[in-house]
Amino acid sequence: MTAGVRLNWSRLRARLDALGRVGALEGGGVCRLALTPEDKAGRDLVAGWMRELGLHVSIDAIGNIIGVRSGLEDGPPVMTGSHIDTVRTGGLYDGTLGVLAGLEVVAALNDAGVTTRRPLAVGVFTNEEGARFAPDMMGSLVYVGGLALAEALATEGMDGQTVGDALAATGYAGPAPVAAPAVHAFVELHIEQGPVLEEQAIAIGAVEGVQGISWTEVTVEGTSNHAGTTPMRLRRDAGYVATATAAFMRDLARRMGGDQVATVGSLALTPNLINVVPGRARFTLDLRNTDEGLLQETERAAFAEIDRLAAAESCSVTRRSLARFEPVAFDPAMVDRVEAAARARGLSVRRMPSGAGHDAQMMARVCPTGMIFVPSAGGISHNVTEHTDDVHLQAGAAVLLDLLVDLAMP
Ligand code: HGY
Ligand code: MN
Ligand code: MN
Ligand code: MN
Repeated sequence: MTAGVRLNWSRLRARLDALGRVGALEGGGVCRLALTPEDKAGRDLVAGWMRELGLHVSIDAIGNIIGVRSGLEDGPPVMTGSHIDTVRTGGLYDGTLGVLAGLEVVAALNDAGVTTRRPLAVGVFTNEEGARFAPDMMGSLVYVGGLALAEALATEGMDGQTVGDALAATGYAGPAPVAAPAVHAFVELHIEQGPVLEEQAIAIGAVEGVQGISWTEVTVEGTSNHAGTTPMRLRRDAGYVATATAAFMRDLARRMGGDQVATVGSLALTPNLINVVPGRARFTLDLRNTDEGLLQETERAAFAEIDRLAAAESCSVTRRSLARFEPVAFDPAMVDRVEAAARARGLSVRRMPSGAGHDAQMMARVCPTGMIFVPSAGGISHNVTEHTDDVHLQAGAAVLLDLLVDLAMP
């Protein structure tokens, strides 16, 4: 426990609400797609808070914003952070909790006049969601050297703009080079985004790792035709191939059970008209599993079925991989630390995998990394009704404070 250093909950709550007003949607929720004007406005707000807190703020060439609080000694910082970009139907806490709780730890240390031995850093990583530009966790992946900067900048988004152009338009194409950073340890606080902690009435998740992620864009080419005059036997219905794939994948994932999940999240039909047989279907396939072997098995089954359906419908099909990350296990010593810090606060805690991708899975490539989960109401996330009770947000921030100070002090 960090005697003498007190988080100021109303300050953290006020910042969560202030950032939540950036890109706020009518009726609730937030939309700050990566590198849009809304994302830029959120970046401006958070970078301003970093400067107010006395952090040295650097912005790198993929737009990651890193605020550093000096320690008694120089050297690799203890780091926390997450993202502030959202999906189109985002909530208040996905990503932002990790960034703003990190800033609150800095503010609390400032209030107490405490200087840690090691520097403390808070990161805002670019394009964690991958909803506009794939892959997800793009900024942290470049940060750790897992994706070449040039390749990331050349990536074209779903709206045809490149990351490089969108980044330049926000003014956050920074001067700092991207290179495998020297970080002592990384801890990310994040909402669970799933049902487990709430169902089991547990306050803290000590995250053991992140499941494997496979994103594919599939394009099916058939023949547009008249919906009234074209006999079923003569159709080349691309829409049928796409929707039959979705049905197959749901059934397959359910039969596989365990952690297997499969999602056809986006589907575009051309010409998308009531009286025209779709000549083209473009859809995405999001497959995840904690087991790499099972994830590969699901990929093979999915691609074989898509090919079978397309052939039977005399359609052609092309596939493009948008993201592929193997499961990541966090440093067991860091998982132990999260668990111990929760217990030291008298909080219930359980070890668990993450169903969602996170920047922490990239940071785990360069330093000992841990994640703290707090419950999501109804297990809902990537939804404007995303909610976590204040008591859980406070508990997560307190565990983060203790962990960061423990890692930065000795
Ligand atoms: O897709 C994910 O799991 C993350 O939210 N980018
Ligand atoms: Mn997130
Ligand atoms: Mn997310
Ligand atoms: Mn994430």
